[in-house]
Amino acid sequence: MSSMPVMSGRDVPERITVLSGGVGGARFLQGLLHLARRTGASPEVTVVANTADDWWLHGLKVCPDLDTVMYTLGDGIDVERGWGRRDETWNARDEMAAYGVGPAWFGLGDRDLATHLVRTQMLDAGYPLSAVTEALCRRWQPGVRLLPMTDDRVETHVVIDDPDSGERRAVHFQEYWVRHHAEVPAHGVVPIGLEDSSPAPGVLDALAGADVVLVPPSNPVVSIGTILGVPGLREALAATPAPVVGVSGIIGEDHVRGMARQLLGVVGVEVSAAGVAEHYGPRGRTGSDGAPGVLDGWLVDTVDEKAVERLRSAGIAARAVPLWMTDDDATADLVAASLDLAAEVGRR
Ligand code: FO1
Repeated sequence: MSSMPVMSGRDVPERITVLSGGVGGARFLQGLLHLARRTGASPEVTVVANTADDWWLHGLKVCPDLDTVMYTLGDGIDVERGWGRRDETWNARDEMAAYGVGPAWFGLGDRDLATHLVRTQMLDAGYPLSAVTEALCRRWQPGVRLLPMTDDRVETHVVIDDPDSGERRAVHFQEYWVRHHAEVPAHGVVPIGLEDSSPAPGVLDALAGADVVLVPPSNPVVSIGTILGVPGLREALAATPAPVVGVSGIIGEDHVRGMARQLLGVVGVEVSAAGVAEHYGPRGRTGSDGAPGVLDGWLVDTVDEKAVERLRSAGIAARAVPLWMTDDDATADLVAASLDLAAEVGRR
């Protein structure tokens, strides 16, 4: 048995707010719900999800991070991909390709298409993304309240050296990641519309009214970093009475999956568990980009034990625990460790 504190139901806080990107955040949330079942607790969990990966494709609004959380917690996800629907078919995409209409490199599955059709139909009818997400979740029953970070349009673009033309240009994040696998030189991350966006209904209350706020190992640049960039959001995190505890997505000198290593390099943040925590910044001080710090606590993997002392002197309580989310029990242990650290810093 791992050395993790096994929480009893009374130790799991009542109101838990979780910021989330895509796969890493969804896996972490699965562990949180597993911990609740394991301890007989019934916390009220609110998820504030990144929406800047969203992409208008064939006139449809695709929301990867919202859908990954919704499908994962609603048990409709394709588990090994971590995105899209299980038992998927690709007829519509193949028919589009037969017409010579791409992009062939982006997998829009037939079942997944229904989600984008319903979402786009509701958006066209005038419903905000938050209301659309609530409606879609009535089918999937994810067991959490799923909120987009904003109802406004925000899209992350990445400035790359185009491998075909050699010219420098901005492409949508999906093209950088799915077409180019983040393997082309990148020179900038541009969250278009972010500075004009505002928190979606319920987001600020979910931060102010939480007993604990958790920051899972989602991408610190294009997921968590983007959420923190919604005007008013960092200030709400800096001001909440709830302890804010995060989990490193960097183990050793590399990300667990995705493209955090590449993007941290682009924005000039050290690719390490300590570097990411210092980038978010300790509460009461400023982070590496001069914005108000948001963290009270940070979990690093056991291989990064040396980061604990460095973070403590930076004003962030840290612990080294196993971070690999290999199965629901391992992830539940990780969540228990984050809640335990939150309880410790919350008493300060
Ligand atoms: N990721 C891929 O690596 N390849 C794909 O073809 C792909 C299609 C796709 C379709 C819908 C959707 O919601 C997500 C999809 N993703 C795909 C994942 C997506 O790029 C990432 O999940 C997020 O943008 C990053 O978290």
